[in-house]
Amino acid sequence: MNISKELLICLALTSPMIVAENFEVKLLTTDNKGQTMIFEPAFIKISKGDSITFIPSDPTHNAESFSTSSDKSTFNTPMGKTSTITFSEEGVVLYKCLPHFALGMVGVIQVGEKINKAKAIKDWQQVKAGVVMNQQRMDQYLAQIK
Ligand SMILES: [Cu+2]
Repeated sequence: MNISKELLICLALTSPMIVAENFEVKLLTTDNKGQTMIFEPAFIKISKGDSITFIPSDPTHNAESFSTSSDKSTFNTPMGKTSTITFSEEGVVLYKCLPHFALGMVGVIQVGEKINKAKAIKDWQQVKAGVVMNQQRMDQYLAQIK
């Protein structure tokens, strides 16, 4: 085999590169277990630079952050519209569906390292009184942060 030195150098430089991935989160009125007003998956761990496409099952859902590691990580998707958000800052993001926050429609995105986990928990403690149903969901999601 006759591989040029240039090609070998090129392969060595490109092969360790990590390609950003896209993930999907569904915004559901009812999931297949009968749970209502829920994100699926509601906890997701991604890498810095990855994106998430939020897919509402109907026009009543959106996804908007309420706790982030920096202002650069805040997002707010339009109601009922499939939207893709790229996460370029490390840390934990807590988010909600605005119309269904009180029903426990909340989610957690861990982007790389959990640098702001303590702040995320504190932010949740400050708003959790506004959640009247399925409040324990968030505790389950926060417990998955590793
Ligand atoms: Cu909703």
